[in-house]
Amino acid sequence: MSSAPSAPPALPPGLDLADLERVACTVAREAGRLVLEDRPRRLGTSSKSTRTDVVTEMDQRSQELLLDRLGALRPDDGVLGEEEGGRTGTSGVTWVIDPIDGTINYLYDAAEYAVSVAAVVGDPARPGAWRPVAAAVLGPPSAELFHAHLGGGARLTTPGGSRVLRANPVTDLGLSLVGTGFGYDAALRERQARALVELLPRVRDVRRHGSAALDLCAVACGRLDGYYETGLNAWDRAGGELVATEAGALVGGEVGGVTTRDLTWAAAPGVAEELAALVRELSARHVGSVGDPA
Ligand code: LIP
Repeated sequence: MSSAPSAPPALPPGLDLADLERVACTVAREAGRLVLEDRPRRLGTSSKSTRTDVVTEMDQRSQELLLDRLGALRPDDGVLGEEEGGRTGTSGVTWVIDPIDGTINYLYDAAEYAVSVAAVVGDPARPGAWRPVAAAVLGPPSAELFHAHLGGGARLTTPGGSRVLRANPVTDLGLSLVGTGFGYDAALRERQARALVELLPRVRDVRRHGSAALDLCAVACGRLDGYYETGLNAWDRAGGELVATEAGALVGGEVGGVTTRDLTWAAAPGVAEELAALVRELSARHVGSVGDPA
């Protein structure tokens, strides 16, 4: 377990967080339009960490668009993306992007996938050494755009309008709907399943949607009461994490409020302490460290 810095990084002076949110919304919409409208009939894919961990040609095209547009709109910022091709910056702001979160759902033409774009300050390669300050998570099939900036609240904007988001007022974990997900490595999935076996009777029910970004936004808008997962990278969680906290949810990891690759959880405030204690204990006992901090 990495030793996380004690305090979150300070904001660069004069940073306009509302403007960063607007940039995130703009480029997320453009990438969402691309992956929805330009999807070829035969989707090209290649495998990554395991044979079930694939990247599609549209993941790559979406990231190329995001890199180009963020370079035009915010030329001094860095970019860290799931696919190859990020860059360092000089402004103190790094865009952490997942060009398609929920790639397997996209591959199967299922609706639960998202474009996640988050502006963070600090070093996104070091757990606890960064924090998201503006974010947009777009679900292209539903045209639901979840967005927020630090201290500005969280909103869900659709073609029909926009509303402020608040996490549920639930206080009983046994009546809570909890989301989770699983990694691409078979040995990790077996360990995650053992943890799930012990969690399942302690909650109302479990949902596995397939996109961490949308699961975190589901906690923000009350479609889930809680969520946890091990093995998430910074790009999977950065955008949804900010939307969730700006909607009044609590987020954290193995220790305190710092989410890491080893454990990310988010919950409505009335069940957060109980869910955090449970998933920390089950993850420590059954899953262990998944390595590669981010
Ligand atoms: C996905 C995550 C999801 C997890 C999947 C996958 P990807 O990210 O968002 O929570 O359960 O296994 O890792 O690979 O689609 O960007």
